Amino acid sequence: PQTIYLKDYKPPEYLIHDTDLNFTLDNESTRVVATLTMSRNPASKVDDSALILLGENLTLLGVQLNGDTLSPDRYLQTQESLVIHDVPQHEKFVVTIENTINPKANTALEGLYLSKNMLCTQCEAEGFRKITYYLDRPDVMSRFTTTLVGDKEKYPVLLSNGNKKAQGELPDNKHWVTWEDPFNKPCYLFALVAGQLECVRDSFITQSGRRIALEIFVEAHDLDKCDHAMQSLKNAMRWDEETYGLEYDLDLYMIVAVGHFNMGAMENKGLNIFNTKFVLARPDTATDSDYEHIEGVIGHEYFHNWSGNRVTCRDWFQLSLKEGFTVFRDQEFTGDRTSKAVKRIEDVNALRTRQFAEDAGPLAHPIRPDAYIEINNFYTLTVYEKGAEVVRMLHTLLGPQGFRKGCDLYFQRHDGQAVTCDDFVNAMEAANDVDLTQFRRWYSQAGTPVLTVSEHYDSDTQTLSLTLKQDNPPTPGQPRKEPLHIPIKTGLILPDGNLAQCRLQGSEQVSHKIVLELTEKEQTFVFEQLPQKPVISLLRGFSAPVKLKMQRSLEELAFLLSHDPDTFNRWEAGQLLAGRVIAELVEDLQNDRSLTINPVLIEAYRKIAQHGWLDLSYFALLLSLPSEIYLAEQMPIIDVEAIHTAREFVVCQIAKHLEDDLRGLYLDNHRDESGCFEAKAIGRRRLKNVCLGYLSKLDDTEIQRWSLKQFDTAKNMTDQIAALSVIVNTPHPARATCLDAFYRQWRDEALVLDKWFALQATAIPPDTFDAVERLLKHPDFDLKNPNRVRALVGSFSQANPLHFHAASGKGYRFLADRIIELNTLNPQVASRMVGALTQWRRYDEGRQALMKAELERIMSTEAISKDVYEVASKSLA
Ligand code: BAL
Ligand code: ZN
Repeated sequence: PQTIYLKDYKPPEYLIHDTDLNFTLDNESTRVVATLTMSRNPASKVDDSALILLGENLTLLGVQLNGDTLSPDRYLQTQESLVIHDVPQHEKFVVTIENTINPKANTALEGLYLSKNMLCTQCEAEGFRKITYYLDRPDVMSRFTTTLVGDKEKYPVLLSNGNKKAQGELPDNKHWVTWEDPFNKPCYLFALVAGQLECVRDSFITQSGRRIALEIFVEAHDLDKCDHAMQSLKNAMRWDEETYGLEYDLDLYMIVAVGHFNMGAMENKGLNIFNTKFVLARPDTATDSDYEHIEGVIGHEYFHNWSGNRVTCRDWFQLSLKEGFTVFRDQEFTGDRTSKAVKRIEDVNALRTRQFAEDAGPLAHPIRPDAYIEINNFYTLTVYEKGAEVVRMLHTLLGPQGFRKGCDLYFQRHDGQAVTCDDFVNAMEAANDVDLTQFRRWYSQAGTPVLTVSEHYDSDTQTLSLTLKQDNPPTPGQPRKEPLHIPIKTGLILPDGNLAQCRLQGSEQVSHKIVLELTEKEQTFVFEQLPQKPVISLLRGFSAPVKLKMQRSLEELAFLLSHDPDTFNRWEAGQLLAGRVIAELVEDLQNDRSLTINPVLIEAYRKIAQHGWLDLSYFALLLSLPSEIYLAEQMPIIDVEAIHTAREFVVCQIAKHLEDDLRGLYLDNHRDESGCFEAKAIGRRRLKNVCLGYLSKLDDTEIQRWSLKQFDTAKNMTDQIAALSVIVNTPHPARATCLDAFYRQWRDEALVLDKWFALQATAIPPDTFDAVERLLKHPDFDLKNPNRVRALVGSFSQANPLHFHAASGKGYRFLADRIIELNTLNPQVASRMVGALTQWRRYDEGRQALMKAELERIMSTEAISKDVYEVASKSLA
């Protein structure tokens, strides 16, 4: 397969001014007529070239140039293109292409495909070329007019981008609709939906007083699960006006929920297509986290209307321009809507467990990659989540107002254009009159920087010297790195818990909070006028995506856990404390020593449990131990069994020592507030379920009764699934009965059934692997449905380290078999599943050999897709 390089970027040789599409819809043979008004691109340096349109899996019926049918010697059709010779070089011309496609055969879910009985599209990144021959690249922007013709019974609803312009009836029980999108757009933002859908309607009045019609389309039986999505959309629209001054531009905003979808959702102009997972919610079917994610994803896709659609990417190497920025925007939105403290911790947790691993592994790449084989492989945690951290650092360095000025200038300069990450940083620089030359390295350097910190307090001079050293580890293709510009939010905490004034030598700034700007490889910052030695709170709010190495005693961590006013660092102190204790226990296990719990941890957790917290969701996070996956990230060679045993030991010890507190918290917070999504009610559910999780380890029949009762009587999914999880992960006598009851209750709700599959795939008991193999043969398992594959195969391989990494290698073999099957059905989903094998160098020699052998077996797959080939081959390199 061919590698595409950023350095080879050239402007398009031709432009498409108008794109007129006519679809005659049929599940197995849809006819497409594309009429493209084109001209040469004056910005192209190439003279007199043939017109190369891209297309895949298309049956070509005919080509016309300016209305004349071309004989086959005037064009050349290849596997991936249509080359038309002798097109006019000095005036506009019209190319008309007629072809057919088979949506039903399209199991890759890219281009036009069938999801149950609904026709829908996914064009980002390069799916449009599976619909018709086109200049399928984001810097070719065109005005789209789309006419859909179809059977009235099969496709009563016919949707595309923009505003509905006309509609009518046709003989043979057919009808048609024409949609016109007044905004130029690249073809990756094209969308079409046709099928038997019901609609929930509402409206939104913009800040300038325009009424926007809002429509959510779902299957009939899901009509009662749209309220939250609609409210989320209105919240997002208001938030973007208030926070960024950005208003919606069309008269209509539509969202369609589909059951078969490779991604979470897609921001097609005016017609978002969503995975049902991020639309449908009813208190009894969706958890509090589901509700939060739905609002976040609805916000994310809505915010793309500006950061992505009005201003789009020049090429796919610039993906983080729209994704990193939009993730930052959705994170802030959710933080404002829920709890800023909790949202930041959740995001950092995801970053540090998954993205840090990616950045340290064989597939590490900068947020703006410089080469790819298959662009779908670069919709990564690095491009999205680290990309958002880079935008967050700009926000920190420039301050909220400076950042907003930069955004305003960016949208003003580039509205209607396809631009680069550099254009974004240029706007930030110009609006704030700063030099971000060094900061730009974040876009081109991969890998997570390691910050080593040392401190020295001098009581004679009353100064505290802080020396920070940054190491930027080599990554594939990047052996040497330059120092980065790293903002480090800092506070100094006095023994009484108050923040000291930071007086930095050489600076006039005096404040309780300060942003240190590390730009050198090593730099010393001196704080003055400190009569007492403070405790340093560094990297507050996790102000940069780095690994911090700092010597801290357990007592110092316990002090920060009690006193740090920065909610992130306070939680972080508890995680570090627990992580240290668990790491020591892992060593004990590896050296056959008996386990004893460190009392510092128990006392620290007792203090948390007995403190009066206002934000109960935050309280629940403070009480939670670091995950096995996070703990594994901290070990040079991962010992899955020891991590599991040590962590379980700590869980049991906390349960035993804090039993009275945990029981009290459970009982105080267990009430029926189903349907109430106020922060307090959500917090109570989170807190009580964390307590139930601890108590369930006590092997106490009364606690078993509590969990069974909670499972049987819950009227909300948060409580029901939390109780089921506790029952499934302990030797509860009702385990099999509850799993069966849950299945029978929810067998017609696909998204809830996904939870049932996922819960069993991530279970701890020793029979888990057998259960996973059985579930693979379950009548409700479907390898063609990405959500179901992610629920069973994804959860098992990515969220069940204990069983997936079984020393026998059966977990690896299971996964490789599924990847080989998926390779032909859905290469995008297949390549995502390879992820679990890419980290093989982090395990012991035995496991390394087994994982490598499976990667090699995957590499020998007949007709291996570009997607799978790229991830597997780079993992082995
Ligand atoms: N653009 C692909 C889906 C998303 O990030 O919104
Ligand atoms: Zn996005």
